[in-house]
Amino acid sequence: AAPHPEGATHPLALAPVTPPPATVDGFVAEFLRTLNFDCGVALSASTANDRYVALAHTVRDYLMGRWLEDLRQQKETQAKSVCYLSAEYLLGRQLDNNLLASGLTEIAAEALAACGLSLDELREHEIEPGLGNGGLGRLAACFIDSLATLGVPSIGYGIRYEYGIFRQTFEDGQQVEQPDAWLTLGSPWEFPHPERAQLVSFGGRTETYDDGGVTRTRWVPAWNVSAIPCNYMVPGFENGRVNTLRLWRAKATDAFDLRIFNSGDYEEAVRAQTFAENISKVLYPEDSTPQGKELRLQQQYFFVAASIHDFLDTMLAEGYDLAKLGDRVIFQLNDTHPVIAVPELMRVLVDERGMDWDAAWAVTRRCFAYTCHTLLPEALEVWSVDLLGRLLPRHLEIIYRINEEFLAAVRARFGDDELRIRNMSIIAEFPERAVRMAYLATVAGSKVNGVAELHSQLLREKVLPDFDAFYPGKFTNVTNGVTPRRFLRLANPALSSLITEAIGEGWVTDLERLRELEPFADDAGFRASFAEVKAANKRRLNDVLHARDGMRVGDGHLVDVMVKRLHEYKRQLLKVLHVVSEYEGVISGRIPLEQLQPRTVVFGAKAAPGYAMAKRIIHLINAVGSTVNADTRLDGRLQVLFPPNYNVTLAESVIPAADLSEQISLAGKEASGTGNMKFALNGALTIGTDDGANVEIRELVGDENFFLFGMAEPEVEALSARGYRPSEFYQADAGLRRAIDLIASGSFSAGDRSVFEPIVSNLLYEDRFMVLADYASYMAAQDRVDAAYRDGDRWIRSAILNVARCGFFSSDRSIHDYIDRIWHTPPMI
Ligand code: H53
Repeated sequence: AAPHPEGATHPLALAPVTPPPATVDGFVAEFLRTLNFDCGVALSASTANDRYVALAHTVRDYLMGRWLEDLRQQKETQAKSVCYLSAEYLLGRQLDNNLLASGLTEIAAEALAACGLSLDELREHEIEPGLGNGGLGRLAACFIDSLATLGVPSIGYGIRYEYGIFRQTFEDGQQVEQPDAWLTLGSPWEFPHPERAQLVSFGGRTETYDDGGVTRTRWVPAWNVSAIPCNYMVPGFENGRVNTLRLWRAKATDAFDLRIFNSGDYEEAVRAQTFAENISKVLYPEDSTPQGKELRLQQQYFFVAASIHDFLDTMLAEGYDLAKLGDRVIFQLNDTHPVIAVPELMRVLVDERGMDWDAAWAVTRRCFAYTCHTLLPEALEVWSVDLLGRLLPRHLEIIYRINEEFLAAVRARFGDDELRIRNMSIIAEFPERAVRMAYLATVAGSKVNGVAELHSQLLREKVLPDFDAFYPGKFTNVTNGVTPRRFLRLANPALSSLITEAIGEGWVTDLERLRELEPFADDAGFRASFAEVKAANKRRLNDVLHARDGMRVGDGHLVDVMVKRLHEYKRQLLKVLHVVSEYEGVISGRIPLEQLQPRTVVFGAKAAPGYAMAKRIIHLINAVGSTVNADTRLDGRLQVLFPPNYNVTLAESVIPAADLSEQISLAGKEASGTGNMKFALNGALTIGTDDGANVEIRELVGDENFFLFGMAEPEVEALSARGYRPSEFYQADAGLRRAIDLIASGSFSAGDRSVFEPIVSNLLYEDRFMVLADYASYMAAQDRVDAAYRDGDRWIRSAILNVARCGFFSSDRSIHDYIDRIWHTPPMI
């Protein structure tokens, strides 16, 4: 740790940083101080934003002493640290989380009330940082929460995008994207440190030179940018620990624009600056379908290069022996996005620190581990050799050498099996020469993990079987988890209180204790309270949706929810076909209205702006919704709500209110899912396929408390192998025919048959994700749902058992698994 400045004698200068008193008076005083002195306004003249900012600063002040102490300790103890490298962190709002972690919620509420203000109003002022797309980014946010709560020495590294995931609006039922200007009113949780910038270089060429008789290579880059660290506090839950999330922001270097500026070209200088700063300007909105754009590779290298240098420069003790780096740090690669860190560490060790290649490779292989999050071939990132060589010429050379040595080892083991060699090469030859980032990560990583049991199994058997054979023991599983702080304790205070009344405190950090709720499923009084909590959460959702979008949740309705990114493999279309079938059944008189289980179906989904089919599906959902909702023949018994701009904040209202959780991806396509866990933990029953973590949820909650349907993965494979012809399913099933025909007839598009024709013909003639094959089974499962819901008591019992049996899905358990199976880091507390 840095010593005190020489000559410091005052006791305050030598003392640790102390927080303000944790009392109402203490909070009021600190709040007013920050309002007056940080924001520069009097309470009487303050705007809502001033008050929110002052409140955020006040909470920070309480956490500051611990934060500074933890930073000091991490350096002083030199304990092995986890550096979580992730291009996305879908954080959600910070205020409530940080109040909860620091145990200040009630004090803050009282203190604000004493100032004539309301915590409930101020929290609404926060714009959530949407620095992620979906599951992967939210997982990273849950993991840093658990790392802090478990006291694991760690830093989260990522990108401080100026624009996060776009804000979604609907115009005539179609998605329109608006920029997410989350920073316009400032960012009170952020601590930027321009003076601690790292320089990140790009382009240019490599050259060899003579270093006292040894020929060495160096990179002569063409341009560089400055990476400014912006730090965020990550407080553990009521444990006094505060970890760091460090997000990098790109800034033009002075040298860069001064040179041009001095040449008299002012416009060019400004352009250069804009160019450099573009790197952290915007999050790419594709979830799991990377487009191979140059700027994205710039983003990836930008943040991992800055992070590696930051760790080496600021966290290692003086004179640290880099040969032992693997004892000091593990860089966890969250998907392939940060994998360019592998050749970067090699470059630093070999070119900058003079280590010989073999020694550097031995270090590098200990320092990385790789998490794969997908099975979809289109989600596995590849970078064209052309582009990579242009942007990072030295890294491409390093990748070639890694590949050469790797393939030589493969040959030595398996002989000259050219097909195998071609399949395992880090360099793909078709359709163009390109670097397969997942292969690079697998070769370099000490471990490779999938994110649910089924996913890890398929990863080994189907995606990377040759690697599994070559590297016995390298592959492992860590089933995903979600933080119980945000998704149970904060999002569902009513259920949390009920749980605490029943089993006492402590479950928030030891979620397996929810098991103790099991006997309460047989307690009629508890069931009644549980039902009342669900009803209250539905009223709360109704209020939120009404204020936000003018929407209403039907009274006494089953709340049926499908919220997740819009992707064909997730099969929102299957849900639409269910709605259309019920609708068609009623208007054709086949289903008597009284037999229709009153339901409100809630969708939430963003589509990648360039994903035309996904956007058409959004249009269809909205079109079906407006037709169904307006049709008086249904007497309001079937409602479809599609609030725009589903995000973490909305999730926190939707999930606790749900009765039914739709997890209906084609088996073998959803790596894990994490929404599925959040719903089950909040007492929704799942209707789902045997896919991702659904498999584990069903095993834990029991078949009788889960609505399973559809083909399992081997059946999907078999059907594919036989040759899948969706039209055969259409011909064979009258109900399916009627639903598709109704869409095709233009009933949801004012008679215009062309609007949804691409969806209809895709379903009939391609249907890559086998919606039609699973339709009948899905409809039958929905009938079982209706029957079970009608037996209210049975349903509540199942819901309670879902909560009681899903403690396994805490991200604390996931982090424990990472520690045991991959990181081997000691907890600090
Ligand atoms: O990651 C989640 C999984 C989910 C998977 C998702 C994901 C992304 O959000 C983005 C890219 C990618 O390759 C995977 O689709 O199944 O739960 C967290 O592991």
